[in-house]
Amino acid sequence: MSIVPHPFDPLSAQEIELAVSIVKKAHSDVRFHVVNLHEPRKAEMTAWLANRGSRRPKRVAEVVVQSPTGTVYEGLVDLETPKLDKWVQKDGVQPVITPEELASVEHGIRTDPKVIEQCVISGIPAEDMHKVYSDPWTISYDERFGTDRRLQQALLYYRPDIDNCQYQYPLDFCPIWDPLKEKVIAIDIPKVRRPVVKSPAVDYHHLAIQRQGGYRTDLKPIQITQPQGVSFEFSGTGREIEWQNWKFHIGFNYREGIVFNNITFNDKGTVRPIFYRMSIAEMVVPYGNPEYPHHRKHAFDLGEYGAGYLTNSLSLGCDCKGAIYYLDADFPTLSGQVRKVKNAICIHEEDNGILFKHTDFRDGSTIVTRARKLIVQQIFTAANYEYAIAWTFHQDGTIQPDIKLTGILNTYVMHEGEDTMGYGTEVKKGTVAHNHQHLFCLRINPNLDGQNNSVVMVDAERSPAPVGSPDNYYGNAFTARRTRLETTAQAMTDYDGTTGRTWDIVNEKKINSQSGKPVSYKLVSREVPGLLAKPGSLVWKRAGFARHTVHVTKYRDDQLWVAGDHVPQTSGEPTKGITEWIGDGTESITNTDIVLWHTFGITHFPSPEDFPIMPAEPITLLLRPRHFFTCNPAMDVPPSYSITPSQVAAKGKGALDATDRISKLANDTCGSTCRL
Ligand SMILES: *[C@@H]1O[C@H](CO)[C@@H](O)[C@H](O)[C@H]1NC(C)=O
Ligand SMILES: *[C@@H]1O[C@H](CO)[C@@H](O)[C@H](O)[C@H]1NC(C)=O
Ligand SMILES: *[C@@H]1O[C@H](CO)[C@@H](O)[C@H](O)[C@H]1NC(C)=O
Ligand SMILES: [Cu+2]
Repeated sequence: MSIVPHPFDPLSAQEIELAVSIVKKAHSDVRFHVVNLHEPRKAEMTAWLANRGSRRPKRVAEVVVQSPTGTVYEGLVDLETPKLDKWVQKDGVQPVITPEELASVEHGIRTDPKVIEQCVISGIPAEDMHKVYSDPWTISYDERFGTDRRLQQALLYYRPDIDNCQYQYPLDFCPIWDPLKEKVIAIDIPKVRRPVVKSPAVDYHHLAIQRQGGYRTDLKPIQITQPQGVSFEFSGTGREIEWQNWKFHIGFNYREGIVFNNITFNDKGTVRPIFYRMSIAEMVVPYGNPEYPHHRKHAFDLGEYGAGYLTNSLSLGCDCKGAIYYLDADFPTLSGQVRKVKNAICIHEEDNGILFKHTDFRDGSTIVTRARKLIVQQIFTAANYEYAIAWTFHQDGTIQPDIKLTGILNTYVMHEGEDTMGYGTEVKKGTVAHNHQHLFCLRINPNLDGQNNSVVMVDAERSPAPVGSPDNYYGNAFTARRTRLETTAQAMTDYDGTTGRTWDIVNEKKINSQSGKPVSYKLVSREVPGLLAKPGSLVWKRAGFARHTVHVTKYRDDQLWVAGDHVPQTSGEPTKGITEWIGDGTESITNTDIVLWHTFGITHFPSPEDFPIMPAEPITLLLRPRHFFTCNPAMDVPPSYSITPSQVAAKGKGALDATDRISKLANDTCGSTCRL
């Protein structure tokens, strides 16, 4: 008996196969770029939830295919009938680049006579072509070719030894690849040539480290054990997880990777909805070197390749400790087979230091409670970079998207005595890594105690009353200035570190009984560089979401893809995605179903420490309950140690022996036994 999927579940392998077979009946020769869950329409979902006896939202697959001649079609396959419900030709767009297209470039490059000729000019013997590697990149947008012809750019490297980190030997020219014809159609060759650098290798793999003197020997083991297993539980179809009052559904798709639906918190018996849907919707990595053709380096890793398609199988190393649970992912291949990524998502708990502590200085009576966190993680590799996306849930109602950037810098070759002009850093003699940004876009469709929410921007502000005036006699007064964002235009707001700017998602109809303030979740995000590409630039036009820290739009089914439905080779004219949805900016976004889009990230000026492999750089942000609970919601987490003043008085000084306390804390197996 097959399990009836939850409406939010990703398409199963069988559903993908069914969708493919329905499409193939009518269109046998197409290549499958997308076969993905067409998410349940919210109105249908809500109606079904309100009355489980009513019609369950249909399982529908959305399909994007390309014909051998390059025509793109979008379709919807009703998986229940089953039948093709919608089939439309889309002109002037290119579908997402698939892993197979990425993999096909290298072979084609190595056998192309013109590429071989350029390799020889770069100083690579023609018989060494098997040592030339290609990182296949989106071409971004190249005005010579436009959008109609499907293309990629091949960033080339040399690996004298197969185990070398190739990024230390970049080549100076760039072939343009047509994945449909499977051939090189042009080569961009710089005016000033830069031969391949023949410097001694700096490598990071274990054989190289052993050659360089070996590994550190002073690390003693740390054991992390969960003798009684994990504290979370799955229910339903196996994708709904419950942990420490949290409950949510974990989805996954080719584009965003992990998607959360229906995040709720059980507040002393009342299940309170928090977010209807949450994901990273897009990211862009614009590079800052103006020299042609480096301006084309600004990959949209989600919209152009897909964080799901690029995701690692964590069976090959997730490096989490303790008891780990995994979820797999199924994707279509270009020919319509199913590709399973085993262990695409890993789920585990970690100790998280102190949750809260207080000691009364008078008598030493103390409470200290350790925190635990739940991590739902995926790691994806976008050519040279890896992104570890760890969605972290805390016991106090906080959600913390925690992202680590690691992997390898994208590099380029320098010529003898070349000045980088400030646009990059010589990370190894002769190898430059260009300045760039990593800008992510978090998408939240909130549901704070109900669907109708608003967003308020909060700035810490000095009282305007002058020093010496009756309202601010001593000049120390300050308050939180609250600006309610009324329209989509007004909601285009930017970070301001000087006022500690945050944004509250609020339900104005639900008031906290203690503070008298509306219930809210606060977005606290402090790594928010502005987009450095100028207004009017190609990146600025294509990545409308990156122009501001926060955008708010009214919820609409199908407004998921913030940089447009089909991102490869867009010119940004006309602008797609959020800029299009916002239009003239007059739509009201108060007390209604809204989506908050938050762009955050880092500006990366590389340095030698980032090379040849980068120690992980963390980026973090918080979604914190504010006026949502009536008091600290985590006080019922069992403490490691708690002794009250009356217990101290009864036991006398001996109860407070310091070493005793320390050993008890160190003994973290907390149950009632370790409390006094
Ligand atoms: C969310 O989950 C709760 C159970 O935890 C359920 O009652 C509710 O209907 C779900 N809502 C949505 C929107 O899926
Ligand atoms: C939400 O607000 C809309 C108006 O934007 C209103 O029609 C609807 O009834 C409200 N829903 C709830 C659950 O309050
Ligand atoms: C830790 O706990 C174990 C079992 O409860 C106990 O046997 C041991 O003595 C404790 N160790 C310390 C240092 O308190
Ligand atoms: Cu970087």
